[in-house]
Amino acid sequence: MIVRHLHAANATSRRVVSKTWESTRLLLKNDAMGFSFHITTIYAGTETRMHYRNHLESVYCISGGGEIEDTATGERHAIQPGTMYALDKHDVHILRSNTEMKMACVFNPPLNGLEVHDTTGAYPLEAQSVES
Ligand code: 9YT
Repeated sequence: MIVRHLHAANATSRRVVSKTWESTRLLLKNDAMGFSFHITTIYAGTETRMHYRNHLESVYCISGGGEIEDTATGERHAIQPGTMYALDKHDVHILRSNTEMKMACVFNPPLNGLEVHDTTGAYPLEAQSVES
């Protein structure tokens, strides 16, 4: 069994900070669960374009609000506590936050640990692992 606490993980390299978000990766590839699990904070008033061409991602909004735009169709969906979206087609998308958003995120295949977006908004398949 694996038991971890967000507050403890926040003090380790599991917490990755980027320009518009930060994310604490509670489960990673080396946990051998077949997915990774993260608690992500999207900073208030930000816009992030992403394209996870190497991963499938599902996101659940715990708190805060904003919207997600599917750039292929221009369709926009409000995000509020309780909203889930799944990027089942590796969808190119823009995430906008009105207020700080707390999100629970799952990635398949699992992240190694230290991934940040490249210039296309993707994560590489093989990135550096965190120290365990
Ligand atoms: C919602 C989203 O994709 N935010 C970017 C960070 C990502 N969730 C991560 O790396 O944990």
